[in-house]
Amino acid sequence: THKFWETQPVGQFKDIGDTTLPEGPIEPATPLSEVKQEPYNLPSVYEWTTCDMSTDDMCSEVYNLLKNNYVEDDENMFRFNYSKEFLRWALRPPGYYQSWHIGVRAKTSKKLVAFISGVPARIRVRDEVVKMAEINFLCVHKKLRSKRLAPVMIKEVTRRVHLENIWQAAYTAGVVLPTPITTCQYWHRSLNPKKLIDVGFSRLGARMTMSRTIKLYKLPEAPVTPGFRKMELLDVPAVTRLLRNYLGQFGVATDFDENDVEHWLLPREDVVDSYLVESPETHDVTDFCSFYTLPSTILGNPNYTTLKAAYSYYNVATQTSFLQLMNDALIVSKQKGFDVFNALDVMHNESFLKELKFGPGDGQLHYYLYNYRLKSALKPSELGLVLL
Ligand code: NHW
Ligand code: EN5
Repeated sequence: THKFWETQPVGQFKDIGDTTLPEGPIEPATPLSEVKQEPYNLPSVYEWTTCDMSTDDMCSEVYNLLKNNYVEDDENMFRFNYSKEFLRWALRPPGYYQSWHIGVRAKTSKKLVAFISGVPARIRVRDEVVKMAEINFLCVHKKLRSKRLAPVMIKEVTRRVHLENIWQAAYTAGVVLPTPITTCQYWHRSLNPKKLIDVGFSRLGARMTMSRTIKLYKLPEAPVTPGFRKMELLDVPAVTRLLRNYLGQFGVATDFDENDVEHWLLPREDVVDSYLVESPETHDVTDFCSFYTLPSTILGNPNYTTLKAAYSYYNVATQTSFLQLMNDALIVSKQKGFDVFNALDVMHNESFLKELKFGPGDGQLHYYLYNYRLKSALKPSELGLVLL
């Protein structure tokens, strides 16, 4: 039933619960000379293209493919609309490889019809830091679905990752594949309940009026924590220390160094926002929160075209309560014009979701590792990794 995935070095459903299998790589690395030197064959009407995301033209081509063909919710009401600036940020972190930004074109029209990407990352699994590729933005044009293009694209990105002597990968998906290391729930906090209801993102609760609903989700005008401010370049060392110390407790987590923190967490307008608490007394950085900007296109609504969503990224609370810290994140995201604040039940997020009036969504997110077996699945709260 998974003709492709059954052939790949991933945990298989039949092996769940088999405690005799060791934790770690499923197959060993091979000498680079044994990695296939030529690209995999595509159906003859298509050709591979490597996407130079530093050019506006290429960025626009990828943007438009995803804008029209990427992930939708299960009722096809919303589609992710990652911005060009976001894609550039997501695909060009420290040490990125252009060869991992892979497009497929129709030979005659030269139209971009499919895409897959990887970026390098260090991910710690238990006590081991493993060099991996984070695979994202797999997309095949709607008119070319179910032709088994995705397996060829996955094999090609795998080959190009191997050529850089990297043998593991991490990825997430809304669909169940062999086999999740954990399954997370999406939670949503209404910031603009009237619009969310109007566009069908949420519903008026039982025995609720619109005005009671608006009041329920009202937030203060400004953050309440003394010393709460935007992160700046000078904060990179302190934020890195805070984050590394926090992420150390999770079974699987990102291993961020200062370069990574500068790239992934320094604020970029309409891409990523980060705030911290600087103690007014000691000037220590004691708490941190961040979220990224990912709007969705609202499909077929006459009054609205875009849903502005903030997605919780990495958060650390040591002196401020998690509740107050994340309430301040909600306040600044409301001030910035977001309609909804989304979060997964990863890390310690469960500690604030219900009290801050998040509700569970209809979507789940499954996390996967390629060529790395875990002895058993994790709880979402044991995961310290957020992919875009
Ligand atoms: S998840 C978002 C994926 N994209 C979308 O959902 C966009 C809308 N959908 C599409 O564009 C984030 C197509 O439906 C896609 C499939 C392209 C999804 N992951 O070509 P066929 C990511 O980007 C398997 C993995 O006929 P299609 C993460 C499916 O199970 N596999 O289908 C990406 C089946 O295999 P099976 C997926 O609908 C991680 C086969 O594809 C999948 O025309 C990639 C069918 O192919 C998914 N999301 O195209 C893996 N969706 O064995 C990275 C379907 O069941 C692995 N499939 O027969 C690591 C690589 C690097 C290793 C380095 C060492
Ligand atoms: C990751 N890099 O299904 C790529 N989103 O709940 C792959 N639902 O927005 C990710 N269906 O529940 C793929 N509103 C997985 C995600 C795909 C997108 C997706 C879900 C996540 C979502 C919304 C809208 C549903 C519309 C109809 C939803 C309810 C909100 C409500 C607010 C008030 C309190 C209760 C909940």
